[in-house]
Amino acid sequence: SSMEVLASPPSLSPPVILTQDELKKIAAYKAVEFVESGMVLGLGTGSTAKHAVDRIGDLLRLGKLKNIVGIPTSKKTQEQAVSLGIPLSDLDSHPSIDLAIDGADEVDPYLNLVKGRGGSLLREKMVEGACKKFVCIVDESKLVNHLGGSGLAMPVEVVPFCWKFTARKLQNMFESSGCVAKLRNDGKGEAFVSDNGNYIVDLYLKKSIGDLVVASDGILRIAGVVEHGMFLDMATTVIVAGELGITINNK
Ligand code: ABF
Repeated sequence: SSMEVLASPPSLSPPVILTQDELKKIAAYKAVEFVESGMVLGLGTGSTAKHAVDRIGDLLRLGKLKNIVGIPTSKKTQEQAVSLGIPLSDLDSHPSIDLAIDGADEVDPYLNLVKGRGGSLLREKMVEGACKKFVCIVDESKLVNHLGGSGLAMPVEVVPFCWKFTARKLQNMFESSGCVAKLRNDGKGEAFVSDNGNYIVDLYLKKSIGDLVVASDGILRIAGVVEHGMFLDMATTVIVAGELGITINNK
């Protein structure tokens, strides 16, 4: 007689709770699926983008990707990429980038972003502004209805020269949103200094910003401002990893 093979009963596995870092990694790995051999790649900054850069390094080492040129968006990412053996270049030599992968601090329903809590917003904006495709990767905690509404900072990079004058102008500009402008510190009692030798003024808003284009133009008209962290109409895709799965949102 032949042995009967019994199908095992369906098991009730406990719900899997993913950590925020695991969600970031899921979004990052998904984005790297868009990478093809021969591409010039913008390499983002922050704990989410770090997973993407690690993954690109692994695929290069395994020979699954070839002839990649990375354009890093910060000194930190540059160091990471060098340690992984990813060949690097810059915007001067590669003014057109095929694809950039980077994180964000806030994402609105139109795929506008706030970036810069990591302090790398200027290089990120330069690199991501030169990309044919910009894939933004986030966990679901970054989703907001309106930018500036999360109670967290809206970062503005300013020149150190008379930064208080610039910060005051910024605060006054957003007075009706209950804005408080604060100089970012480095955690050791000194001013945080960006990769470009500038300071960051964080705007804390009680209400979300109204018209984003008006706000952007207004900020950029202040002479002491170098750049701000609103990335309007720049992301072509936003990949969101959440407890219920991944969503891919295209512009
Ligand atoms: C970069 O890293 C920044 O633009 C943004 O401020 C930050 C997001 O960091 P994380 O991925 O660690 O949340 O993308």
